[in-house]
Amino acid sequence: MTESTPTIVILTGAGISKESGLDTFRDSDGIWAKVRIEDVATPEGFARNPTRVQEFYNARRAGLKDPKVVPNAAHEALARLEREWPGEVLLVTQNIDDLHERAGTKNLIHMHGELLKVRCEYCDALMDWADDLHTSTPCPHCGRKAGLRPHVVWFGEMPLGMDHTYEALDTCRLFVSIGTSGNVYPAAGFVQHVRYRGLAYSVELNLEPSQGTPLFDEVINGPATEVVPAFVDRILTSGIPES
Ligand code: BJW
Repeated sequence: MTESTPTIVILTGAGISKESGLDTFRDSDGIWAKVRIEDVATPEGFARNPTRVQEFYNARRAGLKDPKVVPNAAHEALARLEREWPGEVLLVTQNIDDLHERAGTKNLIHMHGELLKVRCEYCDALMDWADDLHTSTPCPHCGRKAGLRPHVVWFGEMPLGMDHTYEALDTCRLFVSIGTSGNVYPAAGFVQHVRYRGLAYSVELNLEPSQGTPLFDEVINGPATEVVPAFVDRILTSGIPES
């Protein structure tokens, strides 16, 4: 990387996949309006009722496999940015869907895990998994039952790829947050992290103002399928504004 090819870090959240047909979490029709976080998104909830948690993620996995759920113009625009920007573009997503990969993004960190993977708590094997998972399903690697769990990050667990993410946040010239309400840390703290350095321009693209809105240099409100392609066009044409 040189001075002339600055790094861009993009953070995405559930809002970018909303127009692909996937629910957000905290909107009025979102996932947390239907199920309790403590029941399905904590290690304690899984220990209490693993069947309930497996059923929740089985339904989400089935939803993701619906042929109508495909990458939208915002996912496509970010893949284009990675292809055409002369420096590094690191996309850090909080989403567990695979729509960024399907759109063509390669340099991607799934900080909250991946819905289409499971791991074994006994032998640590990590494997692709497209079907339903049950508490009785034996691990294909070690053969033990009741050890497989969704490869997702629940509250109280450590998000993935944080070292690499903070290295990129420390060197980036542009930080863009897309479709996230800014409620969940550490992702919600990324904008403050780049602000303290004072070297990066920060932009929020979201349907509506979020918790973090006052911290950004620039805020553009609107649906991701409209504002993200327009913003990518602008960056590829005019470059990064001075911070
Ligand atoms: C559109 C749109 C359209 C709609 N176009 N936009 C007290 C203070 C501070 C922190 C803590 C605290 N107590 C505990 C903590 C830590 C905790 C935390 O943050 N809790 C908060 C609730 C306070 N965090 C953790 O436990 C994390 N681990 C951790 O911190 O480890 C220690 C550590 C320390 C230091 C460094 C590193 C680590 C783990 C968090 C795990 C979150 N897991 C989930 C579930 C994942 C699996 C699954 O999907 O089931 O992740 S929860 C859920 O929230 C999911 C999401 O990724 C995450 C964020 O949600 P997101 O994406 O922002 O969605 P929404 O719905 O909130 O927002 C959508 C936005 O889109 C809205 O603004 C809409 O307007 C917008 N939108 N349509 C554009 N068309």
